[in-house]
Amino acid sequence: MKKLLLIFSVFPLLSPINGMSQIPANYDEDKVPALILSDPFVSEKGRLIQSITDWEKIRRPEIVRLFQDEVYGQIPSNFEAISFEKVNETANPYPELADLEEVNITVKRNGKSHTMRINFFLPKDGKGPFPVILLINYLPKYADGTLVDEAFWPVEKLIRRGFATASFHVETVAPDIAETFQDGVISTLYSEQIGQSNGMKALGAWGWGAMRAMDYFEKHSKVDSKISVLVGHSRTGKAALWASANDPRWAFTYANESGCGGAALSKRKFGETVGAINRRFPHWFADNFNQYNEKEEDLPIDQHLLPGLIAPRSVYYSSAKGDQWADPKGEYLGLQLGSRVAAEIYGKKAVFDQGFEDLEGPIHLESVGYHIREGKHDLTWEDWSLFLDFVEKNI
Ligand code: GTR
Repeated sequence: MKKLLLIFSVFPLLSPINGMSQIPANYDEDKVPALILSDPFVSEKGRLIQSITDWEKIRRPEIVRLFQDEVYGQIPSNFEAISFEKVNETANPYPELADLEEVNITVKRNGKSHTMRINFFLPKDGKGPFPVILLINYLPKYADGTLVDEAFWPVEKLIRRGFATASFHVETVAPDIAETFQDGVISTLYSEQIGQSNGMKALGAWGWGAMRAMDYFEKHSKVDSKISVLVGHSRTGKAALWASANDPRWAFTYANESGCGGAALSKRKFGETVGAINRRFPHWFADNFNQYNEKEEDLPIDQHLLPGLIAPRSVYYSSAKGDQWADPKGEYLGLQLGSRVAAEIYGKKAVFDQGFEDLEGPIHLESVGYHIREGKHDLTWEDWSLFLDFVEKNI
């Protein structure tokens, strides 16, 4: 009997991955730990941060570094050359409504090059320049060449609403596969990142791809890149937030149901946890993030500090009631606390004090917005359309 007990008690040590993956997710609000969250307005040296200068020179860079080193990994931005080539491979599904540009973006560094592809629709109606929406799409490219997945990317409706819109599939930058995610931009252009504990991983690579798309928009005569919108759903919502924290050219950032490692507070340990996400998707976050598996309380930051990195530019989150895995309440609290930077540093009317349980409809404030809808994990037209109401209000 003694022997048997011993075998059971050493089992988790011998097989941590299998053992840990069986930890059940918590969905009980009573079991959420008391939250101790770092103050956005106190620097590491204890200085009170109250001005834009102190925020941008002292506190913001500290927080960016912590997210980079402990959570997402780097997004290297240096390269030697970038070029854009229009190709013509796929039929335009909306010839009456939009012009289609399929663009190969080629980036060169250290004698090597990587080419990614964006698919870009520009309204035929009107001269422009048009506001632009980029979706980072994690759905795989269709073997039959179809360009558009209406489930996540409602091109026709976006065009009718007056936007130009582009998307890229994540595998054009870094495959969403643990074994092969480096077989894209990471090994071609930034191989020195491999093996670094804060090296670039898949979320950072997808964010890098969004930046290169923006390089194209900035040069395009029919695009108003000052009204630019970066959108991601779920895993690409996480990538969109980190991209926008690194790249101030995005006027609006929309993360739909981005959950753990995105909008939601990690320290709540509600639904998906840091350990659960790192074990299932070891290629998404910096290797350092593994230190916080089952130890979220040790994180020196939490996701409430992310919206402040994007401020005073606009941030929008949305949740679904049937997507408890993403912790809607944790997403809401992350934004509510995070919008303090927009409000208190930049003077935006971004304060909202409703409790999550008391929400009665979308919150559309100056530079900050949120909604929660019925239904499950998905990016639906209802989500898009509420978000676009917010954009139109804030343009
Ligand atoms: C889930 C994952 C989430 C979210 C989601 C998605 O399986 O646990 O973090 O990213 O996938 O991207 O659809």
